[in-house]
Amino acid sequence: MFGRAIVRPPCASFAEGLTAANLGPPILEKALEQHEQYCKALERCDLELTRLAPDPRYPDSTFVEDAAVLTERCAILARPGAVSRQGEVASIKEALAPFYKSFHEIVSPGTLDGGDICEAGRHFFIGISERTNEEGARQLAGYLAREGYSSSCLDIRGMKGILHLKSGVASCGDDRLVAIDALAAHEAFRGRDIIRIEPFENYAANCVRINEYVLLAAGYPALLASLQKHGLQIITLDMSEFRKMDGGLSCLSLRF
Ligand code: CIR
Repeated sequence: MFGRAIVRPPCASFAEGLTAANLGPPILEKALEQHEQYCKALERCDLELTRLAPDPRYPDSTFVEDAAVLTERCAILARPGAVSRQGEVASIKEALAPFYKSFHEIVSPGTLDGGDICEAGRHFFIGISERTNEEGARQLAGYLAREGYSSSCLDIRGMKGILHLKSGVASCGDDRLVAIDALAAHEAFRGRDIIRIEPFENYAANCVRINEYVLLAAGYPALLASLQKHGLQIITLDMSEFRKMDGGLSCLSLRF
């Protein structure tokens, strides 16, 4: 069960963030409204929110998930693979300080984005991507092992259309994963129950299980129907403005 989340609304420089989406510039007002709906959904999932102030020094800072990896026992501060994002970590550390006694830290030459880490119970899947390098993955795996968690790595470099591992796979509880075709048959997922995403719905893979609910991007009826078939309660959210900046639902919060 999760009890809390950290969020940060998009800032005035949001449109200057990194993106390869080619969907045009985001409309800040609309992004703020979508973010507010997202916060309301988290509250409906029974999470108490720490709402950080927008930080225009870091255009991508609304994507708080990338700055840390959280477990029940410890927080691991990430070291984002994009240099323009590395300064985001300091304020996330501060925001987590009241809630965690034990901190670890990914250090140079390791890089790691939280979006590459998919937690599934006591196991963590670690994506090696353009942002998370092998050294970052090695450091994370070591910290996790020390805290009693297992992990495995998947190389997603060269997989078209996914920035982070969690752009293509999500855990929705009970050993069940949602995954795009390119990842569904990966040996790291052997033995798991996989809900496959229709290729035209790939963006919806970045859904988030929170307590009794799954947050899902609006506009993906096939995945909505299969999640409902598995008895999951769904909250759909309009993500259009975050998608323009390569962001998804999981990136907008750190849940713990
Ligand atoms: C970036 O490229 O870093 C941001 N524009 C998007 C980050 C999305 N984060 C995530 O998927 N965890």
